[in-house]
Amino acid sequence: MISDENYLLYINNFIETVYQNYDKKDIIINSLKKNESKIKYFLKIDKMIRDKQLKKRIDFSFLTRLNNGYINNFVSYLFGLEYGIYNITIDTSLFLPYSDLNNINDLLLKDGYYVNENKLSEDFCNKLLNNINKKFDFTKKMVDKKQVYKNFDIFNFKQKGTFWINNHKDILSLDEVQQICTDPYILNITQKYLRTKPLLIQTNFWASYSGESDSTQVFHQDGDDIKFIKIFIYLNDVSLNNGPHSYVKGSINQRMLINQKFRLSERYDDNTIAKSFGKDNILNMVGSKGTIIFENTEGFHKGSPLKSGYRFMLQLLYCSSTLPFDNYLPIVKDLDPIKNKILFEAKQKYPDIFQFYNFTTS
Ligand SMILES: O=C(O)CCC(=O)C(=O)O
Ligand SMILES: [Fe+2]
Repeated sequence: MISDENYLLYINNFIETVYQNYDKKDIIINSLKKNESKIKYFLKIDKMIRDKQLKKRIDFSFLTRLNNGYINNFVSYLFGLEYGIYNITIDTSLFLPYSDLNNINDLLLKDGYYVNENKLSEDFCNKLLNNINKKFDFTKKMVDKKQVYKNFDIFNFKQKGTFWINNHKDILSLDEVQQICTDPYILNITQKYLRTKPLLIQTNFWASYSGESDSTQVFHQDGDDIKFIKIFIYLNDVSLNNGPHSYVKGSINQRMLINQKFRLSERYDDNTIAKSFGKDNILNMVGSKGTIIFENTEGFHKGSPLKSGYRFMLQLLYCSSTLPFDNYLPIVKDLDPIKNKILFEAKQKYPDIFQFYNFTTS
């Protein structure tokens, strides 16, 4: 579908649909022209992974490091042309009633985040937490090693620091998590934002307690894919005391404000961020249980260190390309239609969503 000859045409269509009112179109067009071979190479590798011709990890930083936003958007847009998008109906959503999806997308594009309070019921969150408790192995990153905690008790509030479920497949085995990550509301928003069929790459659960800081509690940016969106869902009430997620509004594609030698994932202290972006743009996302945050984490963000209490958070990552696939490339054992009913049915509707999620048990 995407032919080499039509490259310029794709650029024009992209500019018309995505950057129609933007006054620096020429810069974008020139940059997309200049990077034609890199962009095509990226698409080619992705296709080989999708076709299962390539099974090893490729370093894709040659393209993400360019990272001026419009290259990312363009590549994701091309994926949408190549692989199409889903027709997603909203009838079965956990998150009804909807607010206007176009409006949500506009806010995401403008600010880099969108917060929806109280989208999951208290009962639903409690059920999920109870199904997690004492069932799974958790990991905690120590200075030079990883420590594993068997059948971790999330309600043991004497814990210090940040723990997460060791294996994404554990958390994805829960019905509640399966429902959330295949929910039409979530998929509608992610697909609109990515402009292509979303691929679910990660499901994580974090339990954070006061007392020790983690490297995610210092401002940084993520570089998980050419284009991606993270979703954070609070499973308990989060105030200024128990580690609200923090985001720097408008910090996507503004890295040079920090310094010219910016490196992805580098950590920056609060003062440096405040000096570069203004204190008022640093948002602390307090929210009650069930609050859902959609975020482009290419913008600066962190979890605030907890002063007291605990924070339980579900985190999902949806990507445009298959390149984030690490060493568990590519899938997939068939899903059991009875044991994994929700995932199985979702896969019928959205065949690519788990295409690169490894369901095999190790
Ligand atoms: O704990 C947080 O709120 C931040 C998490 C984070 O940095 C991430 O998931 O990329
Ligand atoms: Fe992050």
